[in-house]
Amino acid sequence: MSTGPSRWMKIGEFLLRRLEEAGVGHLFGVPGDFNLELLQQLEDTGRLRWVGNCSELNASYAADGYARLNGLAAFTVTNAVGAMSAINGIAGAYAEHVPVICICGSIPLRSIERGLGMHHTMGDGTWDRFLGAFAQVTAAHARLTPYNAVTEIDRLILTAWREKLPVYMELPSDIAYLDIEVPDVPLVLAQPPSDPERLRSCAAAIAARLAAATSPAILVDQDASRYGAAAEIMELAAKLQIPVAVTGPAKAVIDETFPYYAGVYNGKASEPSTIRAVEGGDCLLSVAYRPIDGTSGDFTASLPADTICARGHSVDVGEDNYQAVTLKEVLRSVIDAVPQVTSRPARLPAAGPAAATYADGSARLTQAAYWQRLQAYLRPGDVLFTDNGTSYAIFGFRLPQDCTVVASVIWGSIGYSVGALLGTLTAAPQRRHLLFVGDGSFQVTAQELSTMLRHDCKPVIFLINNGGYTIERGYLGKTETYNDIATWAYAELPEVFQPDTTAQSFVVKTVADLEKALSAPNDTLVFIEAVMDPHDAPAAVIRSSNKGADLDYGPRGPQHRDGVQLRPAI
Ligand SMILES: Cc1ncc(C[n+]2csc(CCOP(=O)(O)OP(=O)(O)O)c2C)c(N)n1
Ligand SMILES: [Mg+2]
Repeated sequence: MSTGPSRWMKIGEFLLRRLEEAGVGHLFGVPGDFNLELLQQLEDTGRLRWVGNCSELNASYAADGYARLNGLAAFTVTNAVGAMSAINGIAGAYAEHVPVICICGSIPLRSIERGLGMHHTMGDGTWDRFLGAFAQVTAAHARLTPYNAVTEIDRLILTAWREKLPVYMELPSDIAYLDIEVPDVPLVLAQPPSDPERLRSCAAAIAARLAAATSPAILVDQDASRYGAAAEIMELAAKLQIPVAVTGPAKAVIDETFPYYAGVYNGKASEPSTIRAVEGGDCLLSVAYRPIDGTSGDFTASLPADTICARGHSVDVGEDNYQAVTLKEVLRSVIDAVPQVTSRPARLPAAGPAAATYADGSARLTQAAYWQRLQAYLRPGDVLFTDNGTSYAIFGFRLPQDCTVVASVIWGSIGYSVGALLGTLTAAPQRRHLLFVGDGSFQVTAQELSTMLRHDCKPVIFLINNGGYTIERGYLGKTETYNDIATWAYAELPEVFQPDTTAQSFVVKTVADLEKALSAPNDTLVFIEAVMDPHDAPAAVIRSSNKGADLDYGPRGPQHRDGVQLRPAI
């Protein structure tokens, strides 16, 4: 126990208090007998607002979406049955670097100490298996006890926030109401300050390289957003007058109207001007670039030798590795150390896509017309979601100012977007939220639409009904039934989920239908089901699927047979 002032509090109430102090205003999850006591404490104390989900998988996605906009999130599940449903979302939060706290109301300490077989376990008196499973997909995990609760609660919350990774906490159901002595001082979320000498030499080394180069550039990956460093990156780029490209996972982290914005980098699959900026310069500052297939153009990326790598808590410059330096402080010191450059004024940003013109509004809606029209629908400040599928087309959007893109490019679990949408709607209800999702992805987590209606959320949902998994048809099975799905009456779901709903639904089959739907006022939830051909897809998506098949199946795979792959129209 620390020596400062203290008071007595129940363990569950202390946990809720710490979450609130850490800026978490809502708790997602699904009740069960092992966490009901914590939910009662939430009700009784009025700390945190409860947002119940249809499933623990959805709860994990909702928490992930909430954390992306709020900086931290928490959700609660019950022992094993809830936790194991949520583990996909927690692993995804790990891959995507999202600080989510999974609180598992677990079997009582009494049962653990006596080896009693309990429901929601393997029935064999064991109790560590699920803790062990979560150890594989979190930055930290612990089972709370009355004697470790004070230190472990703070450790887990701080670890999640500092490392931008999920953590797992078991709260045995018989300890939430026990009184323990807890500190009076609030929990403060802060990164540990950098080692002063390391910070100075690191910033000096980076500044020297950037100043000596003739055509430096910056490549930004998603940690720039997680560590809140976008403003510093733009300030540095403006001071040095150098281009800044982003990876797909970092789409919109750098304002796309910023004069030095250089596009989305994805190896040789990028625009030529983006490739020139990133690969053609003589000094590249990478902010936590993670090369995977989807950020390296299937490993065709070729970054300049000696690329500087700045991460959340460490930096590589040439042979030197700097520890105990934090990203924002490094960037701030580099900004202060470099001279203002005036010799490389930004070129005017490229003109946006041409305004859509449609000869015939009654023609069947195509993917090309759809995405072209939707580009014009975007507004500054929008939160855009995409799931895996042809809706990846949003990566080709030219975004207005202050937009946020929420996607799971690395983990890529279909259905993520629907659950995560509930989370961002909860975190930022004042913003407009647009979901771009395919029918296949939607079917995985569709029930969470009912939670959005229940809480009077007002997203605009753009669902492509193309009878199945079109993006997969570009890998294999262009016409196979394994890529088909059941046909739902998607646009009727708002009414099914909320019989007296005021939500507006549209089924659009032509450009004219789409125009009409887009003019609907957004004072309620708007659901737009666009019916399109299963073999219609944006060329970039098809090309990437075709390439993916070669990587996945190798030269002896089935993908080269005639007619087994959806291919781009030539
Ligand atoms: C949990 C999970 N299961 C399976 C997949 C494989 N997968 C990736 S995209 C996709 C199909 C998506 O289809 P849809 O949402 O309808 O998008 P479309 O390409 O048809 O627009 C599938 C099944 C996955 N990514 N995640
Ligand atoms: Mg589909």
